[in-house]
Amino acid sequence: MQIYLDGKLVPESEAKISVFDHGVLYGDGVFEGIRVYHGRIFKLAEHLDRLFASARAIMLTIPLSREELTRACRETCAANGLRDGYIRLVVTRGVGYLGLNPFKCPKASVFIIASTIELYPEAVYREGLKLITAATQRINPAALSPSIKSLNYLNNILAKIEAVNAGTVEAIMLNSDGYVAECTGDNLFLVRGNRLETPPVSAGALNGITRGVVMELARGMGWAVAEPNLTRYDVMTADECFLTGTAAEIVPVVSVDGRAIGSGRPGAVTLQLTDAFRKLTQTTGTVI
Ligand code: PXG
Repeated sequence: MQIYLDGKLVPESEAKISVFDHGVLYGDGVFEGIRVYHGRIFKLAEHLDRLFASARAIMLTIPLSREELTRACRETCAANGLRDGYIRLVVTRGVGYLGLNPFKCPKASVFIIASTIELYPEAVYREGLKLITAATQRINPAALSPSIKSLNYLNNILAKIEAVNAGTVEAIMLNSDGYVAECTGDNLFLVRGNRLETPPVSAGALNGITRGVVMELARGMGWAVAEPNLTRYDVMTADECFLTGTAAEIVPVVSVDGRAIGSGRPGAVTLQLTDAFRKLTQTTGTVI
């Protein structure tokens, strides 16, 4: 596998970063996970928007322009013959000293992996996912904005551990006010009548790219879309529930904390949106 690292494509065995990189020492950096479908990079512009916004929020200067990053992503895919898969684009603070000060790191490091990602098993799309509610709260925006897609995922990893220990793979995370924020690596949607509901970014939801696509598709299909604060009660009483994410796409949820949601089967609206989403992934994107 060829990896893009600071301006060059290098073999995987040579793709190494320093132990003094603050990305390693402090989780000081930002990243994006991007899908490639049919030889096209899906929603690359939106991912770059979010990457640059995350970087700006932590005063990290990305040493490449949007055009250069676009070219680097395409070249990395091409070098690996990747036509369907996953791009991990990472910008770390770069090499510095022991000590937090990010301003002592002269140059950010950029690497790009174009590979495959572990997806949910096919059965999950047919039969639906069982969720739990994690005891670990989504990090408080007053401490660290959940909108920053940073290299520090420990908050989500602690909730993921709870999910796996409970025999499942995803968990709902509530914010410190008790409202639903999102899951550990996916956004959450509810269907109620002919309305889609998803937590607002202000409740601690990542501004998910898939979330945005689904909201747009749903509006185009004639459904109302709203972003109210949602409680566990709202989840328990919804007609349907599903998750969205770059890796997950759209995954039906059939139970939460052992309670069936709606009919306890993947819902009709969820399946219709999944169809529309898959069509879109096959027909749009930045050509490699
Ligand atoms: N919330 C969180 C906390 C995420 O990390 C999403 C929601 C969904 O956003 P997108 O933009 O993907 O629709 C994410 C995205 C991985 C992996 O390696 C994680 C994500 C995406 C792709 C891969 O676990 N999380």
